[in-house]
Amino acid sequence: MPSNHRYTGLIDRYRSRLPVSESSRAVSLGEGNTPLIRLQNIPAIIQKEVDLYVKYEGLNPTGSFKDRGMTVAVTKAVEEGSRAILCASTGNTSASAAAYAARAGIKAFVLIPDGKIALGKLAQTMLYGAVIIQIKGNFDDGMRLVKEVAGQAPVTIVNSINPYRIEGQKTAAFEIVEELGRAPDFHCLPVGNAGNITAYWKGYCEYASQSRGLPAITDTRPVMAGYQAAGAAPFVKGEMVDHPETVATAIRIGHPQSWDHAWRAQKESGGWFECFEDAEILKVQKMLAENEGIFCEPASAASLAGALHDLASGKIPEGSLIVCTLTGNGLKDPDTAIQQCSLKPVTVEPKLDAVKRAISDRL
Ligand code: AN7
Repeated sequence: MPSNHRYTGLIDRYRSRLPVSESSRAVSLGEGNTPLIRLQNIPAIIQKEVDLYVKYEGLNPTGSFKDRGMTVAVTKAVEEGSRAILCASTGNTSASAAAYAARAGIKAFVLIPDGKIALGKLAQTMLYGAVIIQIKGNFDDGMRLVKEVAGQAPVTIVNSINPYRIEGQKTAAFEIVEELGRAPDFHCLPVGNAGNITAYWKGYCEYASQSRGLPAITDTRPVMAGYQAAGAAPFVKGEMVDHPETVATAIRIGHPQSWDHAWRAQKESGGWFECFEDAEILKVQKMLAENEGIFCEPASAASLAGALHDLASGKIPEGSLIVCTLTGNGLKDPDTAIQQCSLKPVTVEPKLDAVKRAISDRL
């Protein structure tokens, strides 16, 4: 690498706030610095005066927020001499682990639930060259096995129980505060293992404590609202769920790994957990695509579904500044997207009049 190489990703940007040294060579793919997009049409549709933003994490290098944690976790794994990483995953972690392992020249082993990960995630993980072990069980079975096997094999776990993952993911909160010049009033997130809500809360708290006394950035922190799918909602039920089910396969998780941390974020921020039926989540995914041109995967839409629901009920008051994290790109799960669309492609002969008719019939 040339010594004058340019800024690449979030380790270069936030090195002093991450557990890496000046000399750590970042394993990076240019992650972070994702767009914070203000919704223009949906507030009018719901007839609410709000500042509603989405943090579009689907534009990270492998299409999800996992890359923020993975750049730090893999950088540290390589620094500590590890030759292989291991994770259980509902899809996005496996894609990210596979990519960063490829970048670092080490091996990735991933355990995924057989037949229950979205096609785009499987395609990525395969092409990046990870060893894929399909478990005849769900994510929670895979996670239990990862913990058991890690004690007996020379591999580094890169699930969010690896604290470096949380460290990397907290940088999304830094970016939001820097861009808005303040913390939002409410931050809405989909919750699976609850690593991300843990990471955002850590990021906001660190930012608040570091910026005290400085102008421009206030030391307020947002209320954290976590949203789950009704069939996989341990935080709403208040107990683990043994057979989680949801079309939002990314958050098809019944035994969250960051259970205590997430409850602390909820309590300290004055936040809450809620859940929605799959149909509601998919409706909001489509609404966002059709009205704002933003394509997220189903799990990600849970954050916006939550914000809209809580605005309607008044739990989130009008006039609030709200950020919803869109955790993954819609391209991850083409099957679910296509299934939802009643407007199918029109097939015509390759003739001018046929195309003209197809247009005029539908104007
Ligand atoms: C798109 O990839 O757990 O609450 O193994 O892919 O931090 O678990 C994915 C989780 C939300 C939930 N949105 O985040 C995995 C995995 C998307 C996700 C979550 C995931 P956490």
